[in-house]
Amino acid sequence: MAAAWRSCSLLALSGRFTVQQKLGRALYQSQWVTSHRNLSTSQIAVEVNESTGVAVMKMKKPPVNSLNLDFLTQFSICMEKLELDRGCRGLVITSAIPKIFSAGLDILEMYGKTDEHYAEFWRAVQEMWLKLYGSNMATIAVINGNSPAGGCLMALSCDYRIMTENPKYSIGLNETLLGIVAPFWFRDTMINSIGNRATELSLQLGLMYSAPEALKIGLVDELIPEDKIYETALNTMSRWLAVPDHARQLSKSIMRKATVDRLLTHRESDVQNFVSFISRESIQKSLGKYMEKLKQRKET
Ligand code: CO8
Repeated sequence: MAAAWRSCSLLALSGRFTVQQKLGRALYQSQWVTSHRNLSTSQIAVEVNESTGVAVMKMKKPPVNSLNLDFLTQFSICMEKLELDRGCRGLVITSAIPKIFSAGLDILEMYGKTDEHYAEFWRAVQEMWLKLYGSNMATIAVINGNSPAGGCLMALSCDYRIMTENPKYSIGLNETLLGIVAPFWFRDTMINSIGNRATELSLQLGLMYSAPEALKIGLVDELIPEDKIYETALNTMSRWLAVPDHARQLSKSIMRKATVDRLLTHRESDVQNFVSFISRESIQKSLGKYMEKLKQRKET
């Protein structure tokens, strides 16, 4: 195909193009320009645009894109494939589910299970964060709906955040409202975006910010109307990809390495802390009550 196109180009240079050849060239060009590679899994749609080098990842786990073990595993596998793909330089992460970016960690994975299960789940959460926060790709979160807790962590782990301009959508680390505590690397990720004082208030009070409030404190970088959000994300991505990869990647690494290394150094103790915390009777009770509240809210 490439050889055919080269010979077409030579014909064009010699000015001997027929209408059919021109048509063929236009079709070939448009097919080449929009050629996509599909790396989707059952819960995550991933398409890499080969001409722009940008992958779009859409989370599609109804009803609320909660991050359970299966989803987290699929996510890490997708990230690994994209990271190894030399043609892929940028990643846009968004949701295929209306009004929800992600409901955060799946509470059912933290409730009524064995210690072994909690440990396996927590390692998968760590892996998701390590892969996203430490990615070599330029990453943009398109937050097109509510994004509590783990959903907020996912967005914060990207390089840039664009949220739908809709005050009904909110984002934040609300863990304390569930009676649980965000671990140090959730905290560090937030501090690195909005600073120490705002993080202290956020974490202690479990604050959820409406889209305009999130913009005000720098939790997101831009608010864009829903119908323009992808176009904006792709335009923004082209600005990020205009920077030479090695310089952008090294700058990112200089900013994030200490935060990543802290988890890598304490990874196993972080798992043990999670297991002993989450399996406490009092914490299990809190989670049970929280889930009950979610259900009642739905019924009223
Ligand atoms: N996990 C599991 N199920 C969930 C979750 C979740 N995070 N969120 C919602 N669901 C379930 C609901 O229970 C409901 O189930 P069902 O249909 O069986 O009744 C279904 O999803 C749909 O939920 P809603 O009817 O509430 O859907 P809405 O569209 O009205 O609202 C929201 C969507 C805004 C996302 C809302 O569901 C919500 O606020 N959910 C709770 C989100 C939340 O608090 N997440 C925190 C998870 S904890 C976390 O991510 C970090 C933990 C750090 C661990 C530290 C430990 C030491």
